[in-house]
Amino acid sequence: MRVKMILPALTEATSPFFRPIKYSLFPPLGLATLAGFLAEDDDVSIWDEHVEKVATDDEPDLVVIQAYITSARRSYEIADRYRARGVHVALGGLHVTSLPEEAQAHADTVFLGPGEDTWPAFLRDFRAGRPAARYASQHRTLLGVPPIRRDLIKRHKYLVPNSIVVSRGCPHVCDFCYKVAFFKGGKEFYLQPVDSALAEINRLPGRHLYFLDDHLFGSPPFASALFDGMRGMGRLWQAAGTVKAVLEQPGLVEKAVNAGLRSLFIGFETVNAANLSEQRKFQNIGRDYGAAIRRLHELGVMVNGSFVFGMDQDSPDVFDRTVEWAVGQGIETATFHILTPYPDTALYQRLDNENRIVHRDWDLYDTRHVVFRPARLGPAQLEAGYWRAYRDFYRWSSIWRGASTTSAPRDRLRHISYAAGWKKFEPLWDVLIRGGQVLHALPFLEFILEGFGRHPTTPEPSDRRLADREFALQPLDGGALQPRDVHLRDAEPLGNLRLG
Ligand code: B12
Ligand code: SF4
Repeated sequence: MRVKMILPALTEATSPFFRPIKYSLFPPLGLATLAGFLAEDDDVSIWDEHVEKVATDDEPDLVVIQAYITSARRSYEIADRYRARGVHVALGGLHVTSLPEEAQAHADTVFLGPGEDTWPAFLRDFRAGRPAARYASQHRTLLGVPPIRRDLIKRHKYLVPNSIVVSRGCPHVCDFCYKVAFFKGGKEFYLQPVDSALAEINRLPGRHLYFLDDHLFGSPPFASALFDGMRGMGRLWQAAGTVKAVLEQPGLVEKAVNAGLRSLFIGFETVNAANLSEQRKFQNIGRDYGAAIRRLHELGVMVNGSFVFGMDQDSPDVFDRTVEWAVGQGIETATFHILTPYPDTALYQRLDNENRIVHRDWDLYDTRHVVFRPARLGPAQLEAGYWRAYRDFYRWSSIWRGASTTSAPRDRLRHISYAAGWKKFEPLWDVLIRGGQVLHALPFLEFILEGFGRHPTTPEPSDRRLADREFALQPLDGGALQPRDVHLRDAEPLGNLRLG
């Protein structure tokens, strides 16, 4: 069977005027995961429109398309083209799950939720000549999932080809997040057995890893076992964590650091506490953000802080206050977003009920445009403030001031190199990407992450209290550990917008 898998790009990613480094970071893991379920003699290819042109004039037996909200329009366009020639089109992913009726008009089969259960079921039906029009995921497990088909990924086209996901979902329920909508009808947070996660890591060449998990620390027993297993592997890695995980899980961050953690994405979201309860981001309330940052810096971990503008308590001073705070804390990189109500989220429902959604042009639901009526800001003011926040945070003077919060010369240099490397050398990134050479920049990233030399091992306090006190453990089917209750009130991640 000839199967063509496509990750369509949002319009701007294909524009010659938009810096493409952000879109050349991570390969399409979702499709490579699904490809693992195909048979050895199937002829399968994966196409990522963010990094290559995708021809649509061929006639495979099956076309598989993954749609995010920002690429929904393009996904439908490609789907329509293939269907016009009689090719069976399967559409899945986050946006399809949020709006299945909309997607159904452009597909022979739509998939709701994660694909590990529905996709093999569909393949059986398709091969038998009776595919259904819709499959909804219910049975959620990562046990027995075949290895990701990394051989189908064009590694040289990405700066970070070793992205990896060892869990799905998150234990929290923030109003604005895609999570509840995507995982409804089944488990909302589940883990790969530790052994198979370690085996997956072992299969990856080189040193650098980027964990795309929404909340790598979401199950402390799992994270602890994973970090123990990774110790001594010589890896350098980045991930998403939470203020609470940093402050309140004894020994866990030290374990992560000794296993190679060098930069952590943290969803601070807002410096305005009243916003947190409005967005049900309870896990951040009352936490000392500054203490979390200091602790990470002491351990040699850089911080990528994520902030959202436009919540109902935000007034015109929010931009300057946020940037000032972030720079003053010595945060190395920051990601800013305009609050965006993804369909089928609680936030969308609330704004829709209040008649505050102004349009449904999904192309513009990219966290850079205002698509609703903000409470205390004008839409133009919100967009202008968002762009100004980026400019102000990444000014040379801010980078220097942020770096000066540390006294160690090597940490200062690392701060400057990392922040500047990300935002100040866009023409250089363009040249590397267009020349298909972006992977050659990876050793520099590793060198900076490593702090230009070896990193000392950090003492780990005993973490027995952690397991005893907060989490009763039960063996997962495969022998790994899993929290009994997925609604843990522990740390926060932002399962989302890593690099702006
Ligand atoms: C890595 C990542 C990126 C990377 C690369 C994306 C890539 N190559 O896939 C980069 C940096 C480019 C990126 C950019 C953006 N991203 Co992004 N990103 C992610 C992140 C963190 C991980 C994605 C991932 O690899 N997951 C792991 C794999 C295994 O899961 P998966 O891809 O979802 O695939 C599974 C299922 O979806 C399903 N499935 C998917 N397709 C299909 C098809 C079929 C037929 C079937 C059966 C099943 C199926 O099965 C797969 C296996 O379970 C997610 C958060 C998240 N947890 O998903 C956000 C996320 C996808 N991003 C998001 C957004 C908004 C953006 C940006 C607009 C951000 C911005 N401000 O610029 C841009 C533009 C994205 C675009 N191209 O349109 C949102 C999407 C919201 C939505 N409703 O669509 C998310 C969910 C973050 C969030 N919480 O808001 N992103
Ligand atoms: S903590 Fe992050 S991933 Fe979890 S629900 Fe909230 S925003 Fe989503």
